[in-house]
Amino acid sequence: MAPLSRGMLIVIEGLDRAGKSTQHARLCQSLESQGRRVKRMRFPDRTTPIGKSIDAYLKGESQQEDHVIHLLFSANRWEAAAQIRNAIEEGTTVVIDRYYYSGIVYSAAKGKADLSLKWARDPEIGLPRPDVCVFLDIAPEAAAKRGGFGREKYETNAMQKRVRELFYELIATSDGLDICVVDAGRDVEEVEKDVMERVKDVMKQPKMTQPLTE
Ligand code: T5A
Ligand code: NA
Repeated sequence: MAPLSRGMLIVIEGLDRAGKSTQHARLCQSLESQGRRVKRMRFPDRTTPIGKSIDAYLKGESQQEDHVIHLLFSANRWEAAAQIRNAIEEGTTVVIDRYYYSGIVYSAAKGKADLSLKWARDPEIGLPRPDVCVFLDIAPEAAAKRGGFGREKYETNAMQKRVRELFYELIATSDGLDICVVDAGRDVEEVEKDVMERVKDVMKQPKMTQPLTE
């Protein structure tokens, strides 16, 4: 099989403290050691003006209406969309720590009647669609025992429990939204091995890059 000339788009997702950043770093390193060009990204990108508003909100330093903060998280992805597309087209593999999956489930997890999963998904339509999203699954109680939990806005057990349920609702949609589940409640090395396995599976049969549709 001829090697893929475009780069892949890989997303690492999960609850707060699931180990996303740990696995993101390890996956990037291992792809680079295989000779791939890799671009590391994360959302929220707290460095842009929109990202700074999000950062203040998450730290409890400012208030935002729920629909407004949802649209800011989405705008924070849209401001990077061209960069993602260009990198992939020029052959760089883009690996992202959180993406529209978090965007959709965290907002919908607030339980507002006028902020459904569908409403939350709509602003994401048109963003580059990943080849694969590895969902690091962990029980909220286990995640809470890991360092630093409880400092930011959404880090409560009730919220994390609902977020996890909604991730499973996304997985149950017709196309599963490209999500594959990895048990993240194990040793870092065991999780890393499974993440790499999932990514290798997708590399064998890459999808066409395409935007997210309804
Ligand atoms: N959000 C985000 C939205 O509401 N909408 C959106 O559109 C987006 C993009 C910020 C918040 O914003 C919300 C979701 C979030 O609530 P963030 O900046 O990504 O999101 O920050 P967090 O996810 O809260 O935090 P972390 O980065 O701390 O969690 P990670 O990356 O999952 O975990 P990691 O790797 O840093 O590890 C946490 C701790 O656990 C240890 C690590 O050493 C570390 O101490 N650890 C393990 N311990 C035992 N076993 C393992 N396998 C371990 N792996 C890691
Ligand atoms: Na993180």
